[in-house]
This record gives sequence, structure tokens and C-alpha cells, in this order.
Amino acid sequence: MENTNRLKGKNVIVTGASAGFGAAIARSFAAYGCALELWARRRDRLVSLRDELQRTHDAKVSLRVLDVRDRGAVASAAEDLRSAGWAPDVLVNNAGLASGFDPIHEGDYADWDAMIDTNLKGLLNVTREILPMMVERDAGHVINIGSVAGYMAYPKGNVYNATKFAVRGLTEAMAVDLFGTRVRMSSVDPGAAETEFSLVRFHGDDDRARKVYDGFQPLTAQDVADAVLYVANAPAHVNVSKLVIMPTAQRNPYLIDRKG
Ligand code: NDP
Ligand code: 8X3
Repeated sequence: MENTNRLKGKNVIVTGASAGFGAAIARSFAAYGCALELWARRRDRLVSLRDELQRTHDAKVSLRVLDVRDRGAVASAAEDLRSAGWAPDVLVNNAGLASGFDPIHEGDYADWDAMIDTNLKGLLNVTREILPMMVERDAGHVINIGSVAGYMAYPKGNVYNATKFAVRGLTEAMAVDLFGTRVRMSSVDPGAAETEFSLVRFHGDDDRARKVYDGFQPLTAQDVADAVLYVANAPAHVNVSKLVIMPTAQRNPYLIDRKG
């Protein structure tokens, strides 16, 4: 792959930037010379990431402590960007979670709401407020973080699967609605990656979370960030519609070779 940097000076919004993929994606865009707008709920994490990126890359970084489920907060963040004349070039819709791991008939309503409200409605809230600024300029790129869980259900994945199937559907729907514009629409759909994802899914049970990655080498957050950078840095006439990335040991959501 050639190394041309087409991203220098671009304005990039990353949701869920306080951990995992989002933080790695922020680091990668900062290394490419982008200005960053980082959104998540945990202020301390965002502040230390901002300080790191300013120190290591002299990056322009703004942060916003925000819950993507809060439509008013998202609208007000977007309005602040608009009034500051900060036009987004790239939006990475990354904020999301799995919560709980139960068969559907034993599922927990609070888990279901958290996933549907964040992964699906949160992504919609952010897109609804940011995308108009791209369509107006006839330029921009939205990258949704989907999952292999959006292609194939696995036991106890149920509602998480459904939200990621929905993200895949929305990526397609958004692409056709943007037909005739030069706004690009992509998804990056990872398989098993070791982040805080499983810790969140298992409600803080560290042992259970670690066992998810027993016996094989999962993706790292940086592997996924590299894929996002590849998609974002493609020439303007190239739109990577979807990029599915899994560990070599994984062939579908539940076929994982754990012989170490
Ligand atoms: P992490 O738990 O490490 O990071 C999730 C990020 O999302 C955090 O920064 C968190 O920040 C943020 N977030 C969660 N809820 C909200 C909310 N309501 N509002 C704003 N931000 C929120 O997980 P990953 O990095 O692994 O996950 C990132 C995305 O990748 C998710 O969409 C996930 O579904 C997807 N994915 C993960 C895979 C994996 O195996 N790890 C594989 C495929 C897809 P904070 O808590 O500070 O708000
Ligand atoms: C995260 C990957 O396989 O745990 O989306 O659902 S998986």
C-alpha cells in the first residue's frame, strides 16, 4: 500500500474515543496530522488522551463529554461546531457496546435498552446532526464501526447481533441516500478484538472477559485503527463500502481456533 497522506489538516470526529478502538483511531488520525473532536462520557480518559496527542503529535484536539444517547447533547455539540466554523471531514461512528450475554428468553431489559439506544439510536443521533454539514459542502466521509456480529448471529449474541445487523443496514441505507453527493459512506466490521468490550459485556467481570481471548491472538485496537485509516485515506474517488477484519484464528463470529 502506498503511503500518501491525504488526511493532513482534515477535521475528524470520533465517538467513543475514551477507550479501545476509538482511542486508537484518534491516535492514528493525530499521527496523520488531523484535527480531532473526541466524544465519550468519561472526561478523565478524554483529557489524558488529548494531553497525549498534543504532546506526541502537536495535534489540535477538542473533547466533548457526551452520551450519544442524549439527543439534546449531541445536537448542542454539533451546533457548537457549526457556529465555530469547524466543518467535519470525517465522522467515525464508533461508540457502542455489548451488555449482557444471555439467551433471548432470559435477556435483561436494561441491557437491551443500553445496546439499542447506544449502538443504533446513538449512531443515528450523531449522524443526523453531523451529516448535514457534509452534505451542504458536498464533501465528507462517514465510517460506521459495525461488526462481524452484524453478518451472523451467535448464541447469546441476540440483541447485540440485532444492533450490528441494523448498523450494516444503515450503512447501506445511508450510502444510497447519499447517492449523487461526494460524501463517502463506509463501514469497518471487526471480529474479536481485545479492548474493554468484553469487560463491559460481562458487567466488569475481569476473569470472564479475559477468557474470551484464551488460546488465540485477537485483533488489537491498533489493527482496527489501521483499517479505519486505510478506508479514510483512500483517494477521493475510492469508497471502501465495507471492510471486514478478523483475527487469522477466526473465520466467523463463533468459529475460533483456540489451540494457541
Ligand atoms: P470499548 O469498551 O473499549 O470502547 C467503547 C467506547 O464507546 C468507549 O470509549 C466508551 O466511552 C464509548 N461509549 C460507550 N457508550 C457510549 C455512549 N452512550 N456515549 C458515548 N460513548 C460511549 O470497546 P471497543 O473499542 O471494542 O468498541 C468500539 C466499537 O467497536 C463498538 O461499537 C463495538 O460494538 C465495536 N466492535 C467491537 C469489537 C470487539 O471485539 N472489541 C468487534 C467489533 C465491533 P465512555 O464509556 O467513556 O462513554
Ligand atoms: C464484537 C465481536 O464477535 O464479540 O462485535 O460480537 S463479537
